[in-house]
Amino acid sequence: MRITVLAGGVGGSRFVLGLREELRRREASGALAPGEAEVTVVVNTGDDLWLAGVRLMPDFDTLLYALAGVNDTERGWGRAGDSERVAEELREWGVGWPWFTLGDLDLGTHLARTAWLREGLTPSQVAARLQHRWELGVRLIPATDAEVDLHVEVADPDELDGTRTMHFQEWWTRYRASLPAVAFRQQGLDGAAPAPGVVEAILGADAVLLAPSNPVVSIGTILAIPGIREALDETHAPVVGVSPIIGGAVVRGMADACLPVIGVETDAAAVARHYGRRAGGGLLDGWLVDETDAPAAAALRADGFRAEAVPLWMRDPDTSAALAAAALALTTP
Ligand code: FO1
Repeated sequence: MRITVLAGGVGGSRFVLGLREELRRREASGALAPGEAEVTVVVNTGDDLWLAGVRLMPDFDTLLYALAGVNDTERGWGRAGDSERVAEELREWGVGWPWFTLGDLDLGTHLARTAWLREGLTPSQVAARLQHRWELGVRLIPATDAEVDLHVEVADPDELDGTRTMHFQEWWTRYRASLPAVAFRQQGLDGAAPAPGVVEAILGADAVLLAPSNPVVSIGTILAIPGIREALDETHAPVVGVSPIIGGAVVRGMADACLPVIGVETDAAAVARHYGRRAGGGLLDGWLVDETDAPAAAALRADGFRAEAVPLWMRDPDTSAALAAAALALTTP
């Protein structure tokens, strides 16, 4: 069974951890032969950036660290137990962003990645090398090898045309998504292509799952890369998504600051309708909402979606594995 997941950082990593747990349990019970399930995660690259001379890939690293069990679970990013000595020095030198902390162990990853990029490796080749260090049990591929960094246009009355543009990370971490966003733009999309293995993973999958990641900036960026949407339209695999919205509020992150920018309500059914029903030219065969959003599932079913209401909160391995099992169950009618 080949499963391909499209994912952003924190929501993506929790979901993929749950999926790995569920598949391990199926192997342990004999329901799956060892190694029968292959999971490929196509990771959002819109958050990536150059800072202080190193290339950062925050969503990739969040997944890498979480699957390796070395992540900082409190903050949701970076390495557990990291120190910040180099970051303090960088602040003294005025290098990088004072509001954006690169932990010492985390910097080791960025330095290794940047060194390999400078040697001529592509981001996906670097990603493969970084994964060799730990037994992740899944394969992570950045959505593209191109630098498709996400920028946010914000309203600014002091500017001549009333707007200014900044990197998504500045908007997200410095301003905590509080500046009114007017538009999100993936820079460098022209000529960008899916990283090697991405289209193959989608076309060759038995199931494609959309993690409960930000539909605008994370899943939205993956879908914006020319060739990925086309592969999703073409694949014979059912495509099932998990709502990042529970009871009209975001599960985590600040997607509620992003959805209105593209005219989508912060609502589980509205996000499903935004992705669209596959039979109607959209993306989804199935959509999972939280049990508290059961009316949304009923409304979506009335619209022809395959939709179920199940517990979406991923609190621990049991609840995360149960969610992954529900997503897999929805791939078969
Ligand atoms: N998020 C913060 O809120 N503050 C930080 O200082 C910060 C540093 C950081 C360093 C490396 C990294 O990979 C991620 C980091 N993040 C930080 C998380 C990140 O900015 C975002 O939460 C994600 O990109 C959104 O998915």
